[in-house]
Amino acid sequence: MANSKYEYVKDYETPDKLPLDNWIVVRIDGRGFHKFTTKYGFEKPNDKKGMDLMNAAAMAVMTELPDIVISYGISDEYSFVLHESCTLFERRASKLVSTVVSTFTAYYVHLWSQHFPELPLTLPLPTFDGRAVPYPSIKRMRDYLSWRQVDCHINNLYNTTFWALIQLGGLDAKAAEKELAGTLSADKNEILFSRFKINYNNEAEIWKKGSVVFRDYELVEPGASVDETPKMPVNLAEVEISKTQAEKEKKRRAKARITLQHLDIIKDDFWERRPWVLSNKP
Ligand code: DGT
Ligand code: MG
Ligand code: MG
Ligand code: MG
Ligand code: MG
Repeated sequence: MANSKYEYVKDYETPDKLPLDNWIVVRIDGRGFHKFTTKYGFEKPNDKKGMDLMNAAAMAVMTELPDIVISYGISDEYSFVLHESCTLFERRASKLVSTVVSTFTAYYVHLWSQHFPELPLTLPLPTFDGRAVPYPSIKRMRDYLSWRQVDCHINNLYNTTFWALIQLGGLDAKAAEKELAGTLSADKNEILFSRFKINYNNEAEIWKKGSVVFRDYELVEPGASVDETPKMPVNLAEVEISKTQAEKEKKRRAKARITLQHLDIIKDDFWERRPWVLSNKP
């Protein structure tokens, strides 16, 4: 591009590169989804079609952006975790956030009619905000995800009880809110069971655990050790073997599919059985 006297304006751009060696979490959240879900008549407290659409949009984002290693969704939000060694857009926060937000929104709109065939998307249209947060260690990044999953549990137990009191107990919102003020988890479980014969443990995992999207291979058996270090071949025979192994590895990766599951990501088990999720070999 030729220089022009206007080019100096480029110097007004402020740097926003996220620190190296940090896991980057981009979280998107539906803007004004209280109003949006009301307008489109989403089921309370949880609308399966709505969550399926969120999950489908998140899986599309992960397909488009292979740097995302795992995603976690609840309610109107989704968190996308980019690998610590990610170099996409030189790690510029604004480019990462805007790309994730617009890709997610585009797919949410594109896939709407597949999930709500009887309900045309008009106004208000769905929009999402986004932010990027760098986490300097796997521990911090996992604590972030644990924070979201604990939030999922707390909110869902509250909402399930709140709506049971209204839909099954005939209370109005104000009375239900008053009834739940100051209650602990055990109290809510008790209200659900004694009054409505609902065992919270039997509620669907998608609502109790949220949605986890990642690339899946064969599970590592619990307790098995995993050797992630590539070995240097010392003779030709081993070169042949390692070639075959490389082929195998390639096939395994090609077979990897983006999977959606509803499971615990707070405990170590999920991560120990799927060491590839956080390794930098996609
Ligand atoms: P914001 O994020 O500050 O722009 O405002 P909101 O209204 O999006 O608030 P937020 O994100 O804190 O809460 C999410 C809202 O979306 C909340 O009012 C409940 C609603 N929502 C999310 N999922 C469902 C669902 O499955 N069914 C129904 N009925 N509502 C849902
Ligand atoms: Mg909000
Ligand atoms: Mg929102
Ligand atoms: Mg939200
Ligand atoms: Mg361009």
